[in-house]
Amino acid sequence: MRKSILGMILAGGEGTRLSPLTTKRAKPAVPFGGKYRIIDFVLSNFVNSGIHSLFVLTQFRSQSMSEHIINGWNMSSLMKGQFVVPVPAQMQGGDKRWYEGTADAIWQNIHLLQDFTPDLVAVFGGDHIYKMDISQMAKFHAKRDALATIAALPIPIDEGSRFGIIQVDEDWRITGFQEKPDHPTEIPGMPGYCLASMGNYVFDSKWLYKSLKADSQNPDSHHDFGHDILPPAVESGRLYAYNFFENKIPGSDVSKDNYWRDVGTLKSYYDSNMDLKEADPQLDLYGSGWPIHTYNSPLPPAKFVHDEHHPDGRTRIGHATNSIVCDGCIVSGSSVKESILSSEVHVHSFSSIDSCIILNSVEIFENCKIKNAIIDKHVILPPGTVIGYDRQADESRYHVVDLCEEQGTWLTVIEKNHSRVSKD
Ligand code: ADQ
Ligand code: ADP
Repeated sequence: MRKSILGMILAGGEGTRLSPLTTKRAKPAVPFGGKYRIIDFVLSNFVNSGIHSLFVLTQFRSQSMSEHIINGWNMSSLMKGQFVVPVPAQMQGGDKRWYEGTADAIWQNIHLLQDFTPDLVAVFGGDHIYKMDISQMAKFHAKRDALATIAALPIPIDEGSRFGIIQVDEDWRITGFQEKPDHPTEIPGMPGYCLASMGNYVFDSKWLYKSLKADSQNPDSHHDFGHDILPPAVESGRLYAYNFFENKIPGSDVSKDNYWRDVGTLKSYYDSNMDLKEADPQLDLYGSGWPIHTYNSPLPPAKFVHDEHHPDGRTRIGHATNSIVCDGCIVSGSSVKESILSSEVHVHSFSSIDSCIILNSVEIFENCKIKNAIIDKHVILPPGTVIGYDRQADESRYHVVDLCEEQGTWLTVIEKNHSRVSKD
């Protein structure tokens, strides 16, 4: 019999390493790939897998994410039990406190689980970029009559101390779990790699309720799945790891099914965005049977204007190459290359944009030269602005991080403009 599944998405992460993109928004709400937000990937994975009952648990700086979910993910379905609902932290506990850890975030909302009475609860993180058919993981879980199943994949061992690390037997039954260990255990027969938890879990809902209740009464607990719930449950012999590399996306290129990115730092965020504009990207969003859904605003198409020689001898051609350009953009007499322009970006004449991520509603005036930059929403760059050519000058005004140390390149991040200027 098909099991009923409730999805609970943890979307409260602060994402401090992505600052300044996360100074005013939670990490899962950070824009990605021109028209998406990071949270769209996990939500699309659920919906494409046929799981339509979804709560999104938010905590920090949740305004833009809640609006995005309400505007973009309102399935307005007549079908009972189909919804995507943002759940703000409401201090439900008697002692009026914010969530202490991921397990506490679920426990404080346990009434949702009690109301819904699902067979299985899928608790997934909200801040990774990947495609996954979650129904395949749920089938794996049900077939083994597991109490909990953790999605896992091999990662280089020197990154292991940032993850939950798992040991399994030949049936993928979990024999050990350590949360962020100093010395991760290597996978036998796979030197240099360890098996990492993706922070995505499928639980038997009765077992989840019992474990969270016991944990809530433990004064020494951090109330975190990785620290407190999973390690002691290993000895039950009913915890399994689900091999992400076994997951197959219908209709997609098999060689690309293993793509999973944390985008936890500015550099990894920049690199995985930049991958999308490649001719043959590692994450392909085109023509797949696995659409990534998002909020679509009613904007006019992108427009490229001017193709002429200026009287002073300069050429003025509005064009973009090797780039992604979203709706509502106007590239007017300027050059855009190797870049991602989110919606409603306006680049004026004689400016050049090279290897940049430009978020919504940015206006770049004449004669600007911008290279290797992330420009957050609503920023206005006055005529003649130069960014990416003089590191000291950039450091004195903006946030700068290394891009490639060997080549001496750097990434400049320009913070969101909070005093929005009307375009009218
Ligand atoms: P981390 O990513 O370090 O490790 P955490 O910071 O707790 O764990 O974030 C997990 C998810 O929960 C994220 O999606 C985050 O946005 C969200 N979140 C964090 N605090 C929250 C809160 N208070 N309320 C709501 N949501 C919250 C976890 C696991 C590791 C695993 C990695 C994989 O603990 O075992 O390896 O994820 O990235
Ligand atoms: P984010 O930058 O987190 O993606 P949005 O730009 O989507 O956020 O805005 C989230 C909410 O804040 C919306 O209601 C939006 O209208 C409002 N908002 C965003 N920027 C400004 C601003 N500069 N001035 C006033 N309101 C703003």
